[in-house]
Amino acid sequence: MAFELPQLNYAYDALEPHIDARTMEIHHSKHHNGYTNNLNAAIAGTDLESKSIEVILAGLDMSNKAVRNNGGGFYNHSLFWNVMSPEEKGALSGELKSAIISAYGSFDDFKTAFSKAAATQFGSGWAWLCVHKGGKVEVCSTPNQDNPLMPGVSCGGTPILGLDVWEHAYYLNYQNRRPDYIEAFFSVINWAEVEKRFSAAK
Ligand code: MN3
Repeated sequence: MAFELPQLNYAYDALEPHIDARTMEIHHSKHHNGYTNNLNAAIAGTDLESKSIEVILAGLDMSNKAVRNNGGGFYNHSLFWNVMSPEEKGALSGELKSAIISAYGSFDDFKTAFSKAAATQFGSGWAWLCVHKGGKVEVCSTPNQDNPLMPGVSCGGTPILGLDVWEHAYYLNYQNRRPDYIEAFFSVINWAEVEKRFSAAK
């Protein structure tokens, strides 16, 4: 069964002014669609065809560049769209808030750590908030389309929040100002969704 490009839960212009409609449209309909099609081509006729994307990534042969890049790209963007929302999705609360404060001291210190991971990822990649079994959370970053589900990659654990820092994610609106884009991302985080993912994975 082939993977399908997921639909967004909101319109391309819904995240403006933080993320512009043109960037969203190209990012979803061109970039994410490309990863999806290339992933399907890479697994066609192999035993990976019948597996979930999580199982494919967790058992990945890291030398398989086609599945690594396109499977990562498919999964990472699917998560990315879902952890953003145009509506106010509540402040961070509950057990996730406690876990973040336990790991980083305060929300502001977590935000600083996450922003630094995103800003200092050299070239293309992602910043992540991950949860380990037992509920400990950790910030890290990965190059290209790698992600923490893959064997031996970065902090491990289950990613529950991810930020795409490839230039295609922000260049039209922010040009080289990646830190401004990172700051804007914090205005559109869907904390209700992140908490849901935290509860499911901890
Ligand atoms: Mn991208």
